[in-house]
Amino acid sequence: MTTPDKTAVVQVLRDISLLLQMKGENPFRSRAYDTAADRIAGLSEDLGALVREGRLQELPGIGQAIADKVSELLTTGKLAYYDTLRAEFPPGVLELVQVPDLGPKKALVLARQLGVDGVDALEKACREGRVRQLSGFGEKSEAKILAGVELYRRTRTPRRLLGEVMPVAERLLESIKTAPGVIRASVGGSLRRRAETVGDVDLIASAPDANAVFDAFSRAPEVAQVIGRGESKCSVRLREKDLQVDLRVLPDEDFATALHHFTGSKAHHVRLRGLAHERGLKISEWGIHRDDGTKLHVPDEVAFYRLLGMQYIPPELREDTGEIEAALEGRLPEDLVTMEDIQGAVHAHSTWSDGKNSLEEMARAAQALGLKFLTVTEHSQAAIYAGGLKEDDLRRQWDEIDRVNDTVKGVRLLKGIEVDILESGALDYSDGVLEKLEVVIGSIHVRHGMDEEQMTRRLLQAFDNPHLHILGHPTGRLIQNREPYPVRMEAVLDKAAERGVVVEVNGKPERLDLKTEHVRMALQRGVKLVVSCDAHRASDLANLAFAVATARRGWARRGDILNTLPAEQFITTLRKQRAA
Ligand code: DGT
Ligand code: CA
Ligand code: CA
Ligand code: ZN
Repeated sequence: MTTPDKTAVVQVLRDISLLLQMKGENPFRSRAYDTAADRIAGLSEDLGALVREGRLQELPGIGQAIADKVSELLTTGKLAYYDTLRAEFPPGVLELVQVPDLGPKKALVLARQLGVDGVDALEKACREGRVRQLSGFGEKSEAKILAGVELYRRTRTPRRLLGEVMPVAERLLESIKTAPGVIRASVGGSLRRRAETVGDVDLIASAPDANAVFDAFSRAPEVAQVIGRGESKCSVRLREKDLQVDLRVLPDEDFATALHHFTGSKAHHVRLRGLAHERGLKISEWGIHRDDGTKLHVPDEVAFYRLLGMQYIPPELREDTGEIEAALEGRLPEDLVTMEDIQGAVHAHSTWSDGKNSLEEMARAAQALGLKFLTVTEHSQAAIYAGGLKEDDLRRQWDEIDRVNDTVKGVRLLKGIEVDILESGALDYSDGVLEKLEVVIGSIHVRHGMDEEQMTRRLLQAFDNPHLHILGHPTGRLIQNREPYPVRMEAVLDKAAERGVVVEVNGKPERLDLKTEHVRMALQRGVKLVVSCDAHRASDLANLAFAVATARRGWARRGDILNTLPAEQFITTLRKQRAA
């Protein structure tokens, strides 16, 4: 038996309040439980101690009856009263009341009369038009419940990392492309914009018959459950990661406008609608219409933006952060960096430190992707936990790199290091070793707890070492897992610009560091960047695409990214940068 914590106790009290409301009890009884829940939630003292010392009922708002129940719950891990009460109601009804604007009375009617036992079933009932048939409900309340369900999901389902979702979305997209009659298909939503996290997956396809596509889609092995199906939209939940996918299928003439609509972002759309209005046009989910109602033919998104007198705006830029003004004035960069521009991958580990694949395996993987070089940057000696290399180990590693470079053709392993930036700002190797390396990335891996001034000084100090080429994962954040360490990014980027230190855009899905906003800050200062994969196994080379996406979202052009250069030029440019 696990002892319930304060949060669990508060939850039980709130549940009891809701169940009493469903039961139609005197409102003052249910309110007593809510008041007690509030009181306990706000306690600064230890709840267990209060209960043991019999002081709980002395608190204002908590009577003897409730104090006894809390005590029972804390000491036995169960509460008989709660279990009995719950058994009087259909399963799932407590989940239903979590939907915004769905009160206990209505939730109970839905559970009893339609047998809905949870939010998924509720959504299905709404989409099938079964809710509007109940007395006391209508089309309006059905739509309102659906909106509530969406909000419920948005606030509860954790957002997923871009890099985590992309592979499964691409698999689904491939299967949709081969479904009966499909003409065009694409991902949409935040995934297409390459946002760092995504709430759900949006897919858009064109085909003469949506039903045939939905049938095929529903049978895909990734799909666990169909949660809603209408004329043009089918929503499913995937087996993997409890992820929702919305697929829209439309006639091909509507594909471009639908793709645009479901790519978002909402902020970008709001601005576009305003602009369209000034031109006597109306943009909606259903296309672009003139004021007189005639629908315009929009073959693709380039045409879409042209109709508004703008340059084409790539999806990664559609966030209303200045892209609309730039596109209207024709000053949106046309040479944003692409995957095709990338000559080599930066930042790879092998079995020499904490990587899972040998140098040769890494080289072959890079070769298979058509990369011309891969910078091998193991950890340095201070990183004991990550198999950091001693200076002596490096020389032996270089022999193996030479051997692999002779064996694996078309791709070159560059001799590098990811050297720790120590607490003092000094680097973890002697200058004598660092100067022999082709690529020196400096990163912070320990002592994240320093304050902003100390951390900023640590980084600025590291930039004074002329052998440092690249600052690795500059803020150390792990998305949804670890806050960035505090650092004055302006000062760091100012000095990087001044001293020719290149900054990494790390493509590891949980890092994406620099992040989009910092990429823009760096570019405004003329800082050069590399896109990296931070690979610890061969398959991590795929991370490069996420680094490129993040760089694009920060408006990086081909010329801003140094690993668009061939290997030899890449190495000499890193040195020249520091010498200037
Ligand atoms: P997410 O899923 O939270 O990561 O973010 P999105 O952007 O993918 O949002 P989602 O899935 O709710 O909707 C996909 C796109 O559809 C969204 O980016 C813009 C469009 N859209 C959805 N609802 C609305 C709306 O109420 N108004 C407008 N203008 N567009 C909407
Ligand atoms: Ca989405
Ligand atoms: Ca969606
Ligand atoms: Zn690192």
